[in-house]
Amino acid sequence: MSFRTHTVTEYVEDVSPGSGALPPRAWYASSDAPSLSLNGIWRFRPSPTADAEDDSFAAQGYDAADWAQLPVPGHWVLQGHGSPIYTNHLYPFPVDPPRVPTENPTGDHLRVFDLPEDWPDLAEGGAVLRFDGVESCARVWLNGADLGTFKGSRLPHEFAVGPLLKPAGNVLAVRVHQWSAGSYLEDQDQWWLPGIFRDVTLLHRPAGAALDFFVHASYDHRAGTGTLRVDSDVDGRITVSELGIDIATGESATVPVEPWSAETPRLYEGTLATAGERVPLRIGFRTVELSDGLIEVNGTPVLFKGVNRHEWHPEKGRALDLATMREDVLLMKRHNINAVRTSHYPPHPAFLDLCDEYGLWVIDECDLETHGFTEQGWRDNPVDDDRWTPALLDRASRMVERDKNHPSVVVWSLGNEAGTGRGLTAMAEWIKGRDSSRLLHYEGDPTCRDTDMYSRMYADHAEVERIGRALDGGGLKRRRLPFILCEYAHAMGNGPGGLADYQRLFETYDRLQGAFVWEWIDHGIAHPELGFAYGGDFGEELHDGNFVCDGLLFPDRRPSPGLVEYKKVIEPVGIAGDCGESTVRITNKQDFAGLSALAFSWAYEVDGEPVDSGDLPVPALAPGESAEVKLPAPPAGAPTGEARWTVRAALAADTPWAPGDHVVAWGQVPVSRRRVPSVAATARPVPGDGVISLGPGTFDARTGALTAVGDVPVSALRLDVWRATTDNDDGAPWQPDQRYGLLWRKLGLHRMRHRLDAVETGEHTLTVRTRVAPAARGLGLLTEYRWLSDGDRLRLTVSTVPEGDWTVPLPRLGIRFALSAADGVRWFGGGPGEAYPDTKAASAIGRWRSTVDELQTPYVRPQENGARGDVRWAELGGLRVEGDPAFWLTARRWTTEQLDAATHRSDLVPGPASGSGSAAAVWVNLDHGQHGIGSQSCGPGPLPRYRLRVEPAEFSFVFSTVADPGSG
Ligand code: IPT
Repeated sequence: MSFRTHTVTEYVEDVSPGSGALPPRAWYASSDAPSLSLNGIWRFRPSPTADAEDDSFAAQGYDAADWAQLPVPGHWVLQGHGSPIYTNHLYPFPVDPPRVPTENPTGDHLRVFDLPEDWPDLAEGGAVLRFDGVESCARVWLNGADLGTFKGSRLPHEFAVGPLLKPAGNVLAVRVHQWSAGSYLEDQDQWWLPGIFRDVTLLHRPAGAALDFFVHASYDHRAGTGTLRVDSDVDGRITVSELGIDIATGESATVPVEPWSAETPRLYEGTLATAGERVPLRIGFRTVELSDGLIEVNGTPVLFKGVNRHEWHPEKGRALDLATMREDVLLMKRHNINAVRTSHYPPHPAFLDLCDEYGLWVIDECDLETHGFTEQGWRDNPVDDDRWTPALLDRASRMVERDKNHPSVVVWSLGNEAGTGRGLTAMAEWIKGRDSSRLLHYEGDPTCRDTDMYSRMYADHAEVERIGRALDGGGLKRRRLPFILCEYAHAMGNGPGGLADYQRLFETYDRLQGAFVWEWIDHGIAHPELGFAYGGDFGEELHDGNFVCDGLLFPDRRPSPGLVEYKKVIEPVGIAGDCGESTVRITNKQDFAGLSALAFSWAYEVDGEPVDSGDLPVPALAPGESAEVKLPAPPAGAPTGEARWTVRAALAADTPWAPGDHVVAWGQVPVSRRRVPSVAATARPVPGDGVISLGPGTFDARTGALTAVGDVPVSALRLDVWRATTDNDDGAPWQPDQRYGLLWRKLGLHRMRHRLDAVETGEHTLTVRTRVAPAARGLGLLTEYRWLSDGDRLRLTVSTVPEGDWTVPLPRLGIRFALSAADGVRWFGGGPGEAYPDTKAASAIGRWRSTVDELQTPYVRPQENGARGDVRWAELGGLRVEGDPAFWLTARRWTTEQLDAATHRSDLVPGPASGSGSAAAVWVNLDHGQHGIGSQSCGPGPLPRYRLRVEPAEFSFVFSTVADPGSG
């Protein structure tokens, strides 16, 4: 005999979206109908399975005094109950849809509330209880009445509760299950975080209240007019006083308007007045079309300079407050970003209000991903199984109905990484039928059956260029579509590299309409011991490590160098010129706006020091236009040296997103080239007691090792080729290309041995010959250090000649040494931030100062970081170094080996240099070359021109002593 236990929790594993909820509708805040936020401290009882407890807690009078207290919104696993799990695409439970594990963490939530004194008479109208987001499945009771169940974590669900309400002592009970059939549809690459993580609100619905309405506000760019029509479930009037509009719902009015765009987010305040309430409208007039194979808004093709935004806060997970959402929008605007893909679910609705207001193009993506089915060749994929289609349609409609009145939303996306199937087509058809005014996106179907654009992820530069030239394959339908990269430039750890090279392609080929960096923010979790935690730090049996930290922002929203680079690469104004020219080429790279919001200025700098500056008059340029703008005559009496113009475009006045001097774009035009340092070989090597002196240099007579420059002790100076591999060096397991991080380590480049062949003194030189090579291999680098001096300065020339069969590039090529102390750092060269060969667009040539600590970029998983490029000279720890040619400068309080071994920031502790006997030491790398960064943690590696090829090389540094600049 066999039996199956039938429990009251069957809804958990039911493929249906739930039961009892109201049909979806637009999300809005009434002007006059009151609402009551039920956010706050709730009572909470966790249990290990869906049915461990009975549901008697939902009854009135239940005593929950011994339950825990829990802030709502939140995720209980970040609030002291259980722990989070991170997987990229693997389901953290057996794949047997729609079944979920018996171990199904379940949280009973209880909240007792009174209605405010001024709450309308309960007999008048009704009330709706709204949940804006609950992961992943909930059952709801009010005052003991079973309201229903729902799934669809990042979508709103409303229940009619009017007749159930009492003036006081209302008992709201919510049972939330971590796993449900819905989890199969929510396999996004992120932490699994159960809980009521968005607002819970009680909304009064007066008699005659508005229900659902759809604002249609189009723009005719030929006529310069906007047409407004608001379709409403409940009849009423629409007024827009600024436009003199006063029409009935369902009627349309056409009037001259200023259109809405991400660059010019013009909103008109309006009102929908029904018999029972007034609803504020924010209307943006714009028309989105596919025209001649291009995405056009208001008759103009647009270029997306986008990011993929997951909702993230290092303490609160996906429970974001308004201030955090605003911070995201402000940071995007200040970094020239004009588009957001809401990967991979509709965001908190307030975020879209901000996008309307500040101006961002939005691809609103449905809460759908079934990526884990790829592990079984997509067998049983819910999007190709009709039983799941109602759930898919429910998700599509909840997104579209909620967000349809946002001008910022220009594209609907079906979801992410869900393979292909009839369910997706059903969603697409439903969306098109409901809203023909927007375009449709889905990346997972290469035939583009249901979509208005060809979209890809992580395609390399060469393929993107082929697509730009329409030389890609694909069916006829796809060939005629515009192209976007919905994900590219994987911003994991140090990187992404190659952004400028992509942007050049996007700006060259019309068909390429832009791209969205993966991704906006690292999902690190604030952790008392580790700094920020990532996958595996909570003992997960299955996890994907720090693949969850791949954003342009650190978890605490500090911009990483990748964001600074992106800002430069996507500048709305191009500023460029060739060495020695008297003009600078200014290009308006915007799609809609002129340059009137910007003020241009010039600065004339010699050896990085500003000599003079002034305003630069720039003619009005329409989008796409450029002009050669005359620069002033170089200031009379300027010192000689390496001169350049720096031209900046700053906001002419305060905007809602940045103050009036915020620099949006800049460019440098060299005037004269740098003179490289020359040192006359006049000093002679002088042997002493176990030492050799040469000018200010002191060397160990036996080993030839430098021990001091003047009175500055220097130790362990030698050739260095190793860097603590970046996430992009290491690459991802599925990468078809060479993963150099692994190959380098296999070769042993992290454990090079230095064989001393000779220490030779000549009349004016000290020469040390070595061979640098890893154990077990026949290859190596013959390395010669040649020293000379003019008595004050000491010049080192390093030459390397590769021997043997090198099949990989080098991580870096330069020297490293230790100083017993250093704090402040000054340099003339690229700055102020980090740069590598394919991430140095944002590095401006100038005079910079910093400290050793501030030179570090705190990647969540420590790795190579902090190099400054094109350095002519640098001063630190009492030493001055000039490069011939310019070099890469890195200084840190730990060795590369320590950095390489660290897994979290907290592993990095300043340590003494071996044998230095001093408490703290600073390790300095002066590099002739660095290997590029690329994006291979998910995408392509560095372009061939950024690889550090193994070939004979020679480079010099001139050392002298200088007053220590102290602490910056
Ligand atoms: C792609 C996903 O769409 C995204 O969610 C994220 O996981 C990203 O990769 C990597 O961080 S999936 C693609 C690599 C197959």
